Amino acid sequence: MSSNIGPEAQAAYQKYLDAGSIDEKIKRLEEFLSLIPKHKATENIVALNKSRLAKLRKEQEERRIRSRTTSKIVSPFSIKKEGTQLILISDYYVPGVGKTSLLNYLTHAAKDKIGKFTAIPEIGIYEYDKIRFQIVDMPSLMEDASTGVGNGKEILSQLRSCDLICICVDLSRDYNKQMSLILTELTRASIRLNIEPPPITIDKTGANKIQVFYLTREAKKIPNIDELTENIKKVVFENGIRNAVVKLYGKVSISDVVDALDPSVVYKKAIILGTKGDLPATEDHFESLKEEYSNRFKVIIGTSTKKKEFPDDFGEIILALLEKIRIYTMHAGEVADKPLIMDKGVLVKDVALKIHRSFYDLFDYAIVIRKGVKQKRKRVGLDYGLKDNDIIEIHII
Ligand SMILES: Nc1nc2c(ncn2[C@@H]2O[C@H](COP(=O)(O)OP(=O)(O)O)[C@@H](O)[C@H]2O)c(=O)[nH]1
Ligand SMILES: [Mg+2]
Repeated sequence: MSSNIGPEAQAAYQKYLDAGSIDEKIKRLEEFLSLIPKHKATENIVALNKSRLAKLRKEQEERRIRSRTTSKIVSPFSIKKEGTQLILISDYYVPGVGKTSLLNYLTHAAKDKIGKFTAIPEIGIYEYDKIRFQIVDMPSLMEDASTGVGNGKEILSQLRSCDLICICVDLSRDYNKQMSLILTELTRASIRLNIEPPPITIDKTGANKIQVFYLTREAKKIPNIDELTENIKKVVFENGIRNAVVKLYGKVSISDVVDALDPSVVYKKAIILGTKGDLPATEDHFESLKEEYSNRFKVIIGTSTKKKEFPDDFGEIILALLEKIRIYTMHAGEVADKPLIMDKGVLVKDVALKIHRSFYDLFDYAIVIRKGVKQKRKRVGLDYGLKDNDIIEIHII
């Protein structure tokens, strides 16, 4: 063990080594990691042990699943996704941050739950331009939610499958405290916000060795490549992988490799909704909040449900952030009322497959109507790229 880490951390490490159960090991390793000073000289030790921790957590989760009885009871936290799903979260505080007020403002649901503590999620549908967004108002996250406090595990696990996390922050209180609690719990639950997955692939191979390749100019420029290669090999080995090809396609750090090895890591888009913008001093707080977090959050919105201050084009903001477009299908000249919500850059074939496999299998041609200065009507094939608000009629043979 390196001498860079101090006696307290060394003692904690010994306790980790002595720990008997998985739960105990996880606790001790977390303790150890929290005691290591974070700087360049300890970066590799931290990465290696985070990787161990991820493996232990995976094992713990697998055991939990195995030991679960086959009861048919559906958890109230398990929410069936309907369309694009937005989840409102906040820290726990009395009085509340204003999540339920926002839910009610947007969807008219749960009016009687405003100002009350709710232990289970509330759900509503926000309609914008005939698009339905499902809004889930989650119970607040308590400190140590990621370890299970206050149904934290159930709440955080729902966040893993949503389309957008809306972090609600009470602008009349210390926003840094709220942000830091939420960001800490999300990080611990392996939820990464507003970043792309690191440009790494790790494939198991037949050869009995771990090989690391730097495949782009950017990857080749990483400083101390030899050291990084050695550390990648250690971390991969630590995950129980003995034979693998690791390919790097860009600038990558050792902690990115740890994330890439951890199947529980998810990458989510998130926005910040400041609440209670009508209360004193909230304007100043909102300006500072924006200043501090705008590099990590593209969308930060100040609101007041009391004064009905909320962007009218919230749906538009979400679609743009999630890089989604509207496609209207047409049948016998009649345009559908509700659009399909598709990823930016979709092709005609994606729409055909989305409607029904047979539209793809039996595809003949499609008519696309694009509104603009001059309306264009075009006959196109499967590989034609579609744009927001396009109307499409698929003809089959
Ligand atoms: N002044 C002000 N109070 C608000 C606003 N939104 C919510 N509140 C109040 O804050 C308290 C908590 O609201 P609630 O929506 O239940 O918060 P939750 O616990 O996060 O769901 C209630 O007393 C609300 O009336 C707002 O925009 N302005
Ligand atoms: Mg509430």
